[in-house]
Amino acid sequence: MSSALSCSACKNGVAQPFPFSMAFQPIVDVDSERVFAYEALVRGPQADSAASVMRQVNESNRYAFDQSCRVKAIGLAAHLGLAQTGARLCINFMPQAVYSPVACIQLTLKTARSCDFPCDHLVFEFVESEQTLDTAHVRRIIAEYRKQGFQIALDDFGAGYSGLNLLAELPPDIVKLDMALTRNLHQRPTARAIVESVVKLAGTLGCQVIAEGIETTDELKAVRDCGISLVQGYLLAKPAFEALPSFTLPKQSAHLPQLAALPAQQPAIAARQSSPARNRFASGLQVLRDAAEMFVPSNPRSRETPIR
Ligand SMILES: [Ca+2]
Repeated sequence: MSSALSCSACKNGVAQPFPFSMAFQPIVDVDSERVFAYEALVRGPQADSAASVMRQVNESNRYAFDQSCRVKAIGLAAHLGLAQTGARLCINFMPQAVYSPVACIQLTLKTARSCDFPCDHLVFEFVESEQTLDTAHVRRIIAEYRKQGFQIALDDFGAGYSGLNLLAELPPDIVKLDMALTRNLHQRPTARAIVESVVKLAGTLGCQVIAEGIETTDELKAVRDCGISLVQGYLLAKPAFEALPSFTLPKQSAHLPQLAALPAQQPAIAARQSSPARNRFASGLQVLRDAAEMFVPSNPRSRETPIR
């Protein structure tokens, strides 16, 4: 699809290229025991897997699919009363499906307005794509999205080494630690050192940290020990098709360390742009790079919910 056609579609809306729907999975603040956000995860019309949907995406329908995903996620979330819960809505997006940051956001804004969904409760998750990521392009997208009140999350951090460069180049509002880092964290001192360093750096940059893929109480305890309170994973709740699922905290959580006693990871927005903060981050980044060279994922757990 040409850029001109795509920009025209932004104004006029796009047709859903094939049937699909969404599931929602909570991201829980285990400290306050409240849902921080729900991530919208693409599913087939009969709750088929994300993979079955993604197989239908190609170069010619990628733009329409990306736009349709936003419309579907916001519309469903509004219908389910997500905004009234006070939680955010996380939407995965494809940077390569955005031609003009200003033009391509119009349908999203229009949908949010028509659904009475607050823009400051929308979080866009992006991940380094399989293709070479155009960092300058993503930076322009992020700047425009922030202008509109959206938050930005760097998804699947730790799944690839270049995530460190993205964190430096595109400081997001939220960093989502991939299950490659959090898996069996309690048994992996090197991974734990990396996670602790990322939490510290995120605090310096004013980013919040979410631990993805938490499936055991040991993993939950380990991420909490690292100072992370925002958690997503099967241990708390699986994605629910066209519904906002409740979550369950393991009983042992009452005995886990309280984060009040741990280093804060509260956002400090001003720090994001400050040079001293960036300098501290740059030196910390080298520490992380050194640690990452020692980090070799082992015993990979299959991704049951491939997400986009
Ligand atoms: Ca995601």
